[in-house]
Amino acid sequence: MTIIDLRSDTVTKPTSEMYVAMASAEVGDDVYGDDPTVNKLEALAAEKLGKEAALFVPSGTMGNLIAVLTHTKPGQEIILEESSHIFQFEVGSAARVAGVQTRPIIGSRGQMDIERIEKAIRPENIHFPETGLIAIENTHNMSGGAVLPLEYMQQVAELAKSRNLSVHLDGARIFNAATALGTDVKNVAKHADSVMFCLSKGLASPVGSMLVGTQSFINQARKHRKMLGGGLRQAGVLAACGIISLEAMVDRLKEDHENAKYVAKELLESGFFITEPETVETNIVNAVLSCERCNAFELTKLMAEQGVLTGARSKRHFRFVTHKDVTKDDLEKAITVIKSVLTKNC
Ligand code: TLP
Repeated sequence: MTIIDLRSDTVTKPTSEMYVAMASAEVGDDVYGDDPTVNKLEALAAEKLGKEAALFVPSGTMGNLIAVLTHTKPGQEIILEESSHIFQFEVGSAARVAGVQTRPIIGSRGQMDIERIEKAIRPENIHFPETGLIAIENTHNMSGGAVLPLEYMQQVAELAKSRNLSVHLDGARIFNAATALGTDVKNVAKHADSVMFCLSKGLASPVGSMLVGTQSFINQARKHRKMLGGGLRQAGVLAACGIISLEAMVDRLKEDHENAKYVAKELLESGFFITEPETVETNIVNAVLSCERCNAFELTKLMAEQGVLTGARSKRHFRFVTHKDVTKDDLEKAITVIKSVLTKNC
């Protein structure tokens, strides 16, 4: 049975070019700074994002944690959106490992109201923790891959600057954001002091994320990566894929975005789901079951039996993610399966 996997873009398999590059990658011990392929990937990532330096890290989660560790001191507070990945899905690492207090703020499509951010920045008071960082996320995962507009990012950056604070961007899918905005990724990255982005999602690498920022930030981040056990040795076999991600996998993201819009429209037209196709900007579709009695967790099991893997986020809430390993044809088949499962079981 062919499997059509719409659970996440993290499920993408390496391309055949990546397998060839892995087999022939020049490697060295990266903890000594000796791996030429990692060094090449880090230089390329810094150049593409318009930053001074970059660090190859095993995962987006570790990249975000390293950023928090590097920007803050234990006991400080970080401001972030309440459904952000750092707050919801990173096992509380900012609090547990970096020792900071998280200050979640309500957002709409990933955007925290600027006034609310301003109010959350702590004034000097003997009782208060110090604000240490503002973190934003673009694209915003929980808001169905919503894109933060550049003007909004600029406002956050200006506020942070005026209060002597840094901004970290969780840009796991920053290339999806840049594609949707029709702009160079540098224009997205420039509004943040540091950016984490993933090679292992829509860009198809098997492993790895990048953290970019100033040279001195990356020097400290490198030490934090070592502390967390993320100092890798002959990591060039992985970095070789990352180079292909950056050079060959970005231009095709628009296809994933068109496919996501298609999924949202088809699901809405089926009558079984409530979606908002007009708000689908990138590769993630949030869909709510129209029927209140249906259970998304049960339905995902039935769809999986027919070879269609989907993600249930709550009893009535599905997430569908498009990526390079699902073609328009696959999506047509998946929609047929989804409709037939709902027809039989709703
Ligand atoms: N997101 C994954 C899951 O963890 C939910 C997914 O399937 O979407 N920031 C953002 C915005 C992310 O979406 C993710 C992964 C990460 C950070 C963490 O990256 P990894 O999985 O490499 O640790």
